[in-house]
Amino acid sequence: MAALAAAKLTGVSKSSLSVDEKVTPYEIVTGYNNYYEFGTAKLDPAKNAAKFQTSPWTVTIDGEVTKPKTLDLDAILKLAPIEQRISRHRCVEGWSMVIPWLGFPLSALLKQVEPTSRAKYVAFESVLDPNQMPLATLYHAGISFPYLEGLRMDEALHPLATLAIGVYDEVLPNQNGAPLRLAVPWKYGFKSIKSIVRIRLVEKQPATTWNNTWAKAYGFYSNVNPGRDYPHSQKTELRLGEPILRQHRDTVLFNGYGEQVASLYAGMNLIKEY
Ligand SMILES: Nc1nc2c(c(=O)[nH]1)N[C@H]1C(S)=C(S)[C@@H](COP(=O)(O)O)O[C@H]1N2
Ligand SMILES: [Mo]
Repeated sequence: MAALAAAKLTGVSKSSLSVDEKVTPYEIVTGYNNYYEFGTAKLDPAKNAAKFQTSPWTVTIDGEVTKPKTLDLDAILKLAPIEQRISRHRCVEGWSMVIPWLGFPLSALLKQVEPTSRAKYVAFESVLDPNQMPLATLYHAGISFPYLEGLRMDEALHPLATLAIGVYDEVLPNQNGAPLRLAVPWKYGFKSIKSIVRIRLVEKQPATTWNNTWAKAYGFYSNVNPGRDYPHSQKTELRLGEPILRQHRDTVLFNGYGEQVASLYAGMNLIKEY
C-alpha cells in the first residue's frame, strides 16, 4: 500500500505578521527536529514519530476560567481562519530557521474559556503516551515528562503567539508536534511546546520542563537575548539551510520582534528575569 500523502490545507490567508526572509527548506524544517519524547538526536523524531497516532485528539482547557472546555481537533480548527505565519525560530542551542507555520493566534483559543481575573499565567502540557513513546523517560532524554511550558497571560494573548496546526501547505508532520503546538517566535524554541493536550489558566507562574531541569540556564521567560550568554554565548546563530558563508548571523533581542513585544517587558531587567 502506498504511504498516505500528508493532508493539504487550503483556503489559507497570509498573515501581515510574517517576516520577509528566505524560508528554510522543507527537508530541514521537517527533518532536523527537537522532540525529546521521540529521541534526542536531530533525526530521531522524523523516524520515531512516524506512526504516532494523533487522531482522535482532544485538548482540555481549564483552571481559572468561567467555561472550562475539552475540544476536539475539528472544533479547534473552526475557531479562527487559518493563516500562513512565516516566523523566525531560534533554538537556544544556537541554530535558527524561518518556518512557514499555518495556524492562528493562541488568543482565539483562550477566549473560548473566558479567563477569570485570577488567570495570570497559562500552563501547557504535551501528550505523554509511554506505549508510543518508549524514549520519553528521564533516563533516555535527561528531562522529565510530560513536557511542560508556560507563558504569562499577556504574552499568551499577544497576536504573535501562534497555535500552529500546519507547516508549509500541510497539516503538521508528527515530528513537528502534530496535531497542534505553539510557535512563540520571540522566545527560544523550547517554549514552543508540541502536541498539546492540556492548557491550564493559573494564578502563579507554572513549572516548566527546561526550567525544572536547569534553572540557571533556562528561565521561565527565555526571550531570545544576545546579551545573556548562559549556558553559552547567544550572540550569534547559525541559520540552517543557507550557504555556508551566509549561515552565521548576529542574534537580535526578542529574535527581531522587539518592535511588537518589547512593551510586554517594560521595566523588567531581562538579564535577571531571563
Ligand atoms: N513536547 C515537546 N515540545 C518541544 C520540544 C520537545 O522536546 N518536546 N522541543 C522544543 C525545542 S528545544 C525546539 S527548538 C522546538 C523545535 O521545533 P521543530 O522541531 O518543529 O523545529 O520544539 C520545542 N517543543
Ligand atoms: Mo530548542
